[in-house]
Amino acid sequence: MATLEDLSKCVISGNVAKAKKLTQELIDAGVAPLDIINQGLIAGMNVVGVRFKNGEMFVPEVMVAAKAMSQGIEMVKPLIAETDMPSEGKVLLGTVKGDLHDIGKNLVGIMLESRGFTVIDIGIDRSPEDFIKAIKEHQPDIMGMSALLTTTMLHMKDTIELMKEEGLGHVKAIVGGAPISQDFADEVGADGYAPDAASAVDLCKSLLGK
Ligand code: B12
Repeated sequence: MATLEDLSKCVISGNVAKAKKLTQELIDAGVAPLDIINQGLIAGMNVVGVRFKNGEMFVPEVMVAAKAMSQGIEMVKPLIAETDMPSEGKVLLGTVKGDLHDIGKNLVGIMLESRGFTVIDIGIDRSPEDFIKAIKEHQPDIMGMSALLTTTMLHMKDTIELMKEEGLGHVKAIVGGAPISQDFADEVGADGYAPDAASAVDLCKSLLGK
């Protein structure tokens, strides 16, 4: 019979078809849905996160591993009552206005989801007004902006200022992307900055006191 460890190895190696097959076998064998998620799918993705951070795995491999994990989760999700699925917190993510880069943002979202956060992704080319509208609608704990262009990173400041004007200062604002630094984050009044997806998870946890 398939084990949770087999499933976790499948996620690490990015074998999507086998991950789905093993997930189904574990469901059929009556393994608890949350164990399949935490000890199988997410356990594998946690290893991927560490290897990515250490430069032992690269973006395409992380993307396939994430696909294996998320397809497995989709299969198990209907078996879990929403209230039983613990969430570390809600993070809203988007790429700023004029910027179409989303690979890094998507990785941040994947890593956060794999560590138990609920992620709302509002996509690319999002204006300060788009962020505000989405924050009001989804009420996240944290709002994260991504920018890859030196020209578009300036929109981060506008969004943070508009958040304050709209009385949304209680939502933590974090920023990231290749041209962003801690100095820039401080300058635009962000609550935090992280240089990569794995550190973004640590940042979100610490901002929420976890
Ligand atoms: C792929 C890519 C593209 C793709 C984007 C595809 C996509 N779906 O994203 C395409 C081809 C569309 C593209 C277009 C352009 N690009 Co481009 N692109 C890149 C490239 C090669 C890789 C970016 C990437 O995905 N990196 C991999 C990810 C994993 O890394 P990352 O994004 O940095 O994200 C990590 C961290 O930064 C962090 N992070 C990211 N977001 C966030 C958010 C938060 C909240 C946190 C905490 C952390 C965090 O975590 C991530 C994971 O570890 C870079 C070069 C580079 N080395 O960065 C150029 C680059 C960013 N592009 C550049 C340019 C100039 C352009 C174009 C203007 C080119 C053109 N003349 O048309 C257009 C602009 C389009 C637009 N309006 O956005 C320049 C930017 C120069 C500058 N300083 O402004 C770069 C640096 C290339 C260069 N050396 O000239 N590009």
